[in-house]
Amino acid sequence: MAGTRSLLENDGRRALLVIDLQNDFCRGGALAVPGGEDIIPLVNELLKAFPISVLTQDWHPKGHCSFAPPFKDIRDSIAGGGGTEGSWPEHCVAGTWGADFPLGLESWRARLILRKGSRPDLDSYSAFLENDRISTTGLAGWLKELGVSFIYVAGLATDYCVRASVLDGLALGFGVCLVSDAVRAVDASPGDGDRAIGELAARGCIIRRSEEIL
Ligand code: VGL
Ligand code: ZN
Repeated sequence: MAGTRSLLENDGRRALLVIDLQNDFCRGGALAVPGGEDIIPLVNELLKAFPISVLTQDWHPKGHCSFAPPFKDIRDSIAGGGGTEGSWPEHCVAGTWGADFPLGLESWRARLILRKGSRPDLDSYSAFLENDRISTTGLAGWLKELGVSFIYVAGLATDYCVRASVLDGLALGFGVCLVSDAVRAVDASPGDGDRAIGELAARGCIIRRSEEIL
């Protein structure tokens, strides 16, 4: 509803941020998020509507610290994963099919493609800050140089990289709206996705369905 838009939402430019909509997080991928592929048509509509848009890619080297054995490189004994050490099956290995965008995603529409999680000893859930909470991806600076003060967030997964990106966006001073029908959750424990959305709302994130935005 246009009438309920907050002042903040209309103050400055807006950008769309699509988190990790990649083959490995969709059906047939190594870390498939239930229904992940279902959001592709809607994300295409959002990409058409936003002149400033960013697609992120989880982009890990082989043997990345977040991979569980036997995928993790056993020579890498540095516990630098920021709590994700050995947490996931091998996924989104740089340059592989799993790290690519799904064929149906109109990725050419994006202004920026940002890759994260590329350091062997460090994971990055958030699109803004890596899990050491110090290393920056540069995204906040890029958005600020373009005069963007409000971001709309979509993508995968609600309870991991989307959640972390929204929290950092808020902490960095952006107004943030989660596009609630353009995200999907891992739901490792049932309800994780819904709990994450509740938490984000409590932190000041606006929750809207796409028809209120498009
Ligand atoms: C993600 C787990 C591991 C995500 C990335 O994009 O939510 N989840 N790497
Ligand atoms: Zn990852």
